[in-house]
Parts: sequence; structure tokens; C-alpha cells
Amino acid sequence: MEQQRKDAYDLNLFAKRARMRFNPKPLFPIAIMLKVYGRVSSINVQKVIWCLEELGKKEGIDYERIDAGLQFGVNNTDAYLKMNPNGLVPTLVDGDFVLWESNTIVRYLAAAYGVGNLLPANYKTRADTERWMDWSLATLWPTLRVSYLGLTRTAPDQQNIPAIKKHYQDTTKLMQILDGVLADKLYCTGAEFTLGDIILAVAVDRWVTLPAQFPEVLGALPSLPSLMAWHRRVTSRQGFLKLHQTA
Ligand SMILES: N[C@@H](CCC(=O)N[C@@H](CS)C(=O)NCC(=O)O)C(=O)O
Repeated sequence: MEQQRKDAYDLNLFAKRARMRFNPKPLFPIAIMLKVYGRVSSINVQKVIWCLEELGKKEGIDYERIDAGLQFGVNNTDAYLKMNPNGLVPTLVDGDFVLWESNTIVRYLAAAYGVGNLLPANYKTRADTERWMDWSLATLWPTLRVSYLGLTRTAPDQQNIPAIKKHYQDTTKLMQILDGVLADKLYCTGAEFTLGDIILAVAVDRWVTLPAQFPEVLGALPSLPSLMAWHRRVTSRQGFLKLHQTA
């Protein structure tokens, strides 16, 4: 399988170079090995797309994204459930290897295709970035999710406004922790952008943008200057901008 993947990679590279030189359409159809199932509006799909872009992968050339979830369906079909019995998105298919769980997928991608520092080689820095990934998955997002889904995916007459407000305030307390950490750091583990920044940023961006969308429920965005400076830094990256180009 390794050889097959290497061959596909070489083939892609050859086709890419040929295209750059002559600029016509590819001479032969290229089998794209990496497929991501999931709608780009999903926080967990966004992690995977952002990670792929950080790894220099381009949609339509190096990876394909197939809409699935919510209005697109797909995730409830037998074929999909065979790949991912949870019926959730994202699912990654890399040749004959199928993987679900967004944080595990980005760890896999960074290990398999890693260039640079997304998953640091130093085991302490790596544990540091993985800590932020796990904190975001297990603590930050479950808290904010109540406010986010309550406001954006629930009919107004079904919304539990006290729960939405309380969870937004609880999230703000968690954001204060991050604001403190970022007071003397460019990124969550130090001077380098890592996976932890991607996983945190997709949640932090929702916390930042919600009050402007629902001021009557949430009031003004709390002031956390270090967090906001980091938010501007990470959301200006091409990988983040890509999420909104395809939304
Ligand atoms: N722990 C899973 C959670 C996956 C998940 O909850 N995905 C949501 C979207 S963010 C989903 O599939 N919702 C159903 C849908 O979109 O139809 C992961 O991180 O991949």
C-alpha cells in the first residue's frame, strides 16, 4: 500500500509539473487518493480541510471533498455507515485506509504527510499541542456548542435562552485561560503554528463571531486582547480563508 501511495503521489507530482509547464488539462485522469466526506460548515470538517491546506494539499488536485451531513445527507446511507458507523462527519479515506474522529484525522495527516511543525517532533512540545487539541475537543467545544447550536441551528421558539447565555459565559471563562497563555506566545505552544492552533481556532472563531450575529442574546464580545491578537493571526492564514471560500 505504501508503494501504491508513493506511485499515486509521484503521478500527481508529474501531472502537476506538466500542467505548470504547458497549462492544459491533465493528459489522463488522476486518481485522487485522499477523500474527505463532510460539509465545510461543520467545525470538525473544517479542522481537516485547514490541516490539509497547511500541508500544502490542494482541493481537486491532492484531495477531494464530498459534501455530506445535514442538508446533503450521504452520512445516513449504508455505504457511508460502513465507513463510519457513527453516521457523523468528517470521514477521511486515504486509499484503502478509512478514518473518523476529526482530531485523530489531523494527527494522521500531519504524521503521514507532515512537513514543518504541525505535529512537533519534540515530545514535550507535541504533548503541549495535543493538550490544547484535547482541551478544545473535551472542554471548550462541548461548552460553546450549547450556545452555538442553540442560536444557529435551533428554531427561535425552541431556543433555551438561559442555557445559551450561561454556556456562552462559561466559555468566556475558558477563553480567559487561553488569553493568559497567549499573553507571551505567538501560538498555543510558542513561536510555531501547530495542530493545537487549528483545533482551538475553529472553536474560538465561533465564540468571537457569535455576539455580532446575536447581540440581543449575548451582548458585546468580552475583551480578551491576547486571544484576539492570536485570533487575527491564525484566521489570516490561507487554510482558514479556504474554509470560507468554499462555504
Ligand atoms: N467527535 C467527532 C464528532 C463528529 C460530529 O459531531 N460531527 C457533526 C458535525 S460537526 C455531524 O456529523 N453532525 C451531523 C450532520 O452534519 O449531519 C469528530 O470530532 O469527528
